[in-house]
Amino acid sequence: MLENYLEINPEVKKALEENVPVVALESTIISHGMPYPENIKMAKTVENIIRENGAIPATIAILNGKLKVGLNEDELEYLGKSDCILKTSRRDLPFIISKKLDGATTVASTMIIANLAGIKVFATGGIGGVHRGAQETFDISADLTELSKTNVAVVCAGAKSILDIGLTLEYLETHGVPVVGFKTEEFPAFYTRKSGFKVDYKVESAKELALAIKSKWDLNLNGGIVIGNPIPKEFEMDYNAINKAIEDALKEADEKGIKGKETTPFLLDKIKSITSGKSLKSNIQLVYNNAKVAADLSVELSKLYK
Ligand code: PSU
Ligand code: MN
Repeated sequence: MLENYLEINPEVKKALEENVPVVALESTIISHGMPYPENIKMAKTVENIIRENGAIPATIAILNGKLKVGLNEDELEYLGKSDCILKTSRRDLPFIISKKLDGATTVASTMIIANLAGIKVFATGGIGGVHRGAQETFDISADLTELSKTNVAVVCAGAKSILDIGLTLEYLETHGVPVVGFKTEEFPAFYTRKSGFKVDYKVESAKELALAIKSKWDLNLNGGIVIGNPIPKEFEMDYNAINKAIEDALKEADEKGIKGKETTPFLLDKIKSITSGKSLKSNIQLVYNNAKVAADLSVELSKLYK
């Protein structure tokens, strides 16, 4: 039955059958998180980085209602250029599929599709979370509930301070999702290495991480794991400048009445303009940095699952 929905490209399929490490990548970051043409350049480079580090990349998206695992160049170009690609989270999947539409997958839906395909590791930029003011708006990303039930490890650069990082970590704790710092004790805040919040566990290597993940899943402690990998120092943004930009972007979103799934793309675009493109440069570099750690992790996990 799954074959009616899932289209895994031959290279990824073969890798999965032969226990060759595979890393999943999301597509909302391409269609809604970065402008053209930087988005396509980023998408291709990130795939190369994963290959250089011993794993096969599998960018995930929905094209013509099919769940695609592994895209070719034309498909990547299309996702980056077209403005008819719908941002697709868990609740959107049934309709994007049955109406044969094109969808860019968020962290939540990428995890779902990666898991259906048998991919255990996923690299992205930042996860969604509890938005500031969620006490009133209830705006909590479906990424967090997905992390509580779907067995995929997500390597990210933390959560942006467009979110309430403290509440995001509390929510993850309630749902039993481990939050790990990769060579750091502090949960990173995407554009900056520090957020002011501690992680639950610090790991020093991909091997140490793989051992913890395997024990979690061996014991049927279902759900994902968040690996916070800080942006490299040389690409980090100035703490005060980025937080001022975020405050201004949040104020404008509020004045314009931006809500729901539009919120994150709107804020990212505003922050980019306010920082004259500096935030985009940092965003791209932190994704590259996550791809490397995710590839190393998938290599270590594939040894344990032999
Ligand atoms: N953070 C970014 N860039 C992004 C996103 C988050 O820096 O593109 C995207 C991811 O796909 C994430 C989604 O899963 O936004 C969360 O959206 P929402 O808050 O609507 O669930
Ligand atoms: Mn939301």
